[in-house]
Amino acid sequence: MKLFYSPGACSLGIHVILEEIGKPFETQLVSTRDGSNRKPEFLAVNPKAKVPALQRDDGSVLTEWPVIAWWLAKSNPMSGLIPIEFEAETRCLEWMDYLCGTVHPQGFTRMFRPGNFARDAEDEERVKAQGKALAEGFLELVARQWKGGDWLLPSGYSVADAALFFIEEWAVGERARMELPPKLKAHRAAMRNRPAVERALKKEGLS
Ligand SMILES: N[C@@H](CCC(=O)N[C@@H](CS)C(=O)NCC(=O)O)C(=O)O
Repeated sequence: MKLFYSPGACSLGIHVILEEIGKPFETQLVSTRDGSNRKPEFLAVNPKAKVPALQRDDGSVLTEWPVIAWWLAKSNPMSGLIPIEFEAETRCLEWMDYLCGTVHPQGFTRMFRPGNFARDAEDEERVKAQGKALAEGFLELVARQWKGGDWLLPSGYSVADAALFFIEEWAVGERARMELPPKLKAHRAAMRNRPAVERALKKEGLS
């Protein structure tokens, strides 16, 4: 299995999940900062030009964060990374979809890639501010809707926590400089205490 990742990108969450599972896997750096994701070598792997992409042992490639996470968790049931009970699994998918399908692309992508949304260069500051305001609202919602204890789901640690983690890292990072709601601040600290998270951060040069 091989994970195509860019340091600190949303692929960090999938990296965490692979470390949690603990089976051997390879990593292939594809920097989105220098545009390596748009080179023909990577487009041959993922024509969408996005990380994460996961090449499985049969050579086939999975894309889309929630799907990769779901597939990894379901194909490694002993790792306990997704609830077994149907309603709890549904809620896990619901959170992953919100984090990866709303919080990431509508909030943080506006801050990190304003050019994708702005009318022209002058409009970029407005787009960044809009992204930050949206992201703050999204994270407040996560905190308000929190039903778990230390982890996002009441059923315990799951792949949804890895999705929240990469968002939290972005929120406190240089490019966003946001204050996390207390619940998420505690969650980020708990995540950073997990050996699998420490390993993933170290391997990506982020710890
Ligand atoms: N819908 C995709 C989005 C993945 C995505 O946007 N990845 C970003 C990194 S966080 C990326 O590869 N960006 C490169 C680009 O847009 O040029 C998913 O959920 O996996």
